[in-house]
Amino acid sequence: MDKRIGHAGLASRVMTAAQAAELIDPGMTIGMSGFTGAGYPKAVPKALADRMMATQGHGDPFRVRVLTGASTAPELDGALARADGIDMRLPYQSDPELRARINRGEMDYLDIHLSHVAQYAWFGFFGKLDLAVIEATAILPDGSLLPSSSVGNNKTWLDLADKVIIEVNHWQPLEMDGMHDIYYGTALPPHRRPIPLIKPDDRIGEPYLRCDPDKVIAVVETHAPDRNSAFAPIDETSKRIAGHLIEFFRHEIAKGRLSPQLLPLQSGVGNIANAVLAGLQEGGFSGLTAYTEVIQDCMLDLLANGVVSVASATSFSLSPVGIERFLADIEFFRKRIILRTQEISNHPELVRRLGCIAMNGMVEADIYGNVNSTHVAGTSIINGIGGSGDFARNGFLSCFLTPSTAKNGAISCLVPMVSHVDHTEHDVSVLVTEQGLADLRGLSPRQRAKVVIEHCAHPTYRPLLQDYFERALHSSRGKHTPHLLAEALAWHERFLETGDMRPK
Ligand code: 0RQ
Repeated sequence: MDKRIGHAGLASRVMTAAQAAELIDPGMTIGMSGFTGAGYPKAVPKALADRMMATQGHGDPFRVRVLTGASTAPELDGALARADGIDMRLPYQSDPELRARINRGEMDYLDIHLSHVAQYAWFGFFGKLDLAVIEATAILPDGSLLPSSSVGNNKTWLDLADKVIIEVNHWQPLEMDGMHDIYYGTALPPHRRPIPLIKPDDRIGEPYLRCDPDKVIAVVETHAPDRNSAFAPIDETSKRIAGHLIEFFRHEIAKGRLSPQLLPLQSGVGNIANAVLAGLQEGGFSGLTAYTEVIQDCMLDLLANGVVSVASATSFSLSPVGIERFLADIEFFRKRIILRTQEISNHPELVRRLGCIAMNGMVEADIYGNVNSTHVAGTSIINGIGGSGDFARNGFLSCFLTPSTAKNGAISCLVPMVSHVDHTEHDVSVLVTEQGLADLRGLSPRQRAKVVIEHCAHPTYRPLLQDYFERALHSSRGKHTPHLLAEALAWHERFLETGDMRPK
């Protein structure tokens, strides 16, 4: 292995993952690195899970509380969930095993805004942080860390934790040196000062994470890739969604409400977000900027051909092909990508001031524009709110995207009333499906219902929504947001009973 541990004292603390896991006690609260499958520790959580299973075999429960940046990977969330080793997990997750346990009520999950996590930890809202387990690309001679492919909450975990375990991952390219911008100017109220970031490419911090060597109890060396999930090929539905949104941007430019460079783009996770970015590429745009959370494959293309000049984020989320692309041209990308802490990448005040255009996926929206990003039928979580709320409430435009139906048409993603609310009608300006785009700005609830039904609903469900709305207009006691309360969630109930929202 190449020499990546420049600090002599820390070089003497190198051990195996199993030895490091022996230093972790049941009941600990642990802050781990990791954001959308990048930069998470790859060896210690797995070794901890093995240890948990061994002790549980003897009848001793061994669980810890796990705080991260966002979603991680099977080696972390999956392994610990399988070992029944997580007492409480926050924030965003996307692991199937973890999701199943959460939805069976076997563990607690706190789904909170990504921008809130670091400050809540500083406020003491999560109790004491016992340990940080952080992946780094290298340890520098002064003990500071060259971050890896995500920054997330690593600064906060390193600052707050009593003890630290560092995984030095030799797979992470040393050439990332200079891409990170770690801001150390945050403070607690009432001593906070304005954050001096004016443009998406401003650098306001330091390239390395500070780390007190005296707190480091173990260093583990790994050589393992990030999760690097492949993207599905962009399908026709996603293309049509992207097309409607891009046509809307052109309309806004023509109206003089947006410049040809738009405003800093934020795009969420998943294939539709990727399709929208691809659509921008074909749309003849140039000189755009991104102030977002994750760098996906399509963002590399946009940077490479100058459609986007600079992208600020907190993490990568690349496919294996995307990784190769990034590594092949890392010198180029290093000058154009900045990775920040997630309290800065998702900071509500910065999102508001920069005027971000927020584009996020959703599970369902209702006719009045309330959006559910997280739950199936009101009770089962899918992933979590992630950063969508940070950007949706504060963005210049807040766009939510989804196919009009799910599960081969058995579910309408436009419903009379959402079964769970993540983004209220006040935070949503644009809804887009493959059917069309509903511009909700400046409309009252009744006006919104008309455009949502007309522009976004699938033809199968459009008359059903129209019928509900008309009967609600007639019979609802209050006429501001007309509803038939006994019937508002009947579509979800029908789906749970028959597997289909369509009436027989
Ligand atoms: O389930 O895979 O079992 O078929 O939900 O749906 O259409 O594949 O869409 O991958 O874009 O995810 C909202 C989950 C959309 C995502 C969500 C089912 C559907 C499928 C996924 P299957 P698709 P996507 C930045 C911003 C919150 C966090 C966020 C998300 C599965 O965008 O997690 O925005 N957002 N973060 O079949 C029941 C419905 C459904 C439904 C879809 N109405 N009812 N199931 N599905 N609609 C990033 C971060 O913050 C880190």
